[in-house]
Amino acid sequence: MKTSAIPTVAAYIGLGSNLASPVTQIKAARNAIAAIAGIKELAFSSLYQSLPMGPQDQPDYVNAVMSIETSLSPTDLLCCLQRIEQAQGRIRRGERWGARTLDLDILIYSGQLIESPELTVPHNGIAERSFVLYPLYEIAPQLVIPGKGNIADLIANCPLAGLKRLD
Ligand code: A4P
Ligand code: MG
Repeated sequence: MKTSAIPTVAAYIGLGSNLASPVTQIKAARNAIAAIAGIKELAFSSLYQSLPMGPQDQPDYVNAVMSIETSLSPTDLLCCLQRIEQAQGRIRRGERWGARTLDLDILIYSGQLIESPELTVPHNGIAERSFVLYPLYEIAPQLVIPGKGNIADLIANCPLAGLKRLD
């Protein structure tokens, strides 16, 4: 009997943490994401240390980007990522851009442009944030970000702003 493959798309996830051992948080999140049924890891960037965007009275962040192949819809993917944030002790205090154990953002989902109350894809700020663009460029140097353009062109206009690659 012929089996029909479940259609999959490529997506990119941004990972960030600045509380409770950020490097450990990011590594645990990577494993948790890769373990979800309907997700296969394709690539994972280096870890980067970055200065906080937003309130400055918080620790530096560790950021990374993961590319995946997935059969999950955008909303199902968001739901799975939010479950992992909760499991890793994310507390939402209502402060915009406040410190967090773990933040998982859907940066890109296939070639789609999504604008709904719960989801904006590509993620807001993707084209200007060094802690997103540089790790993304590391794993996908040819990428065209839907609605934004070539990653190489975006990087050329994006200062490092204190971003450092960790070994
Ligand atoms: N949401 C909409 N679009 C998306 C998407 N593409 N991916 C909604 C994930 N979530 C998305 O998110 C608030 C709501 O955004 C969610 O309920 C979801 O429905 P949140 O995680 O509760 O809050 P947040 O992350 O504080 O809000 P926001 O505005 O998404 O912040 P960002 O843009 O994620 O920025 N500095 C450094 N150096 N590194 C960082 O990683 N991150 C932030 C947070 C601030 N400063 C940082 C960093
Ligand atoms: Mg977020």
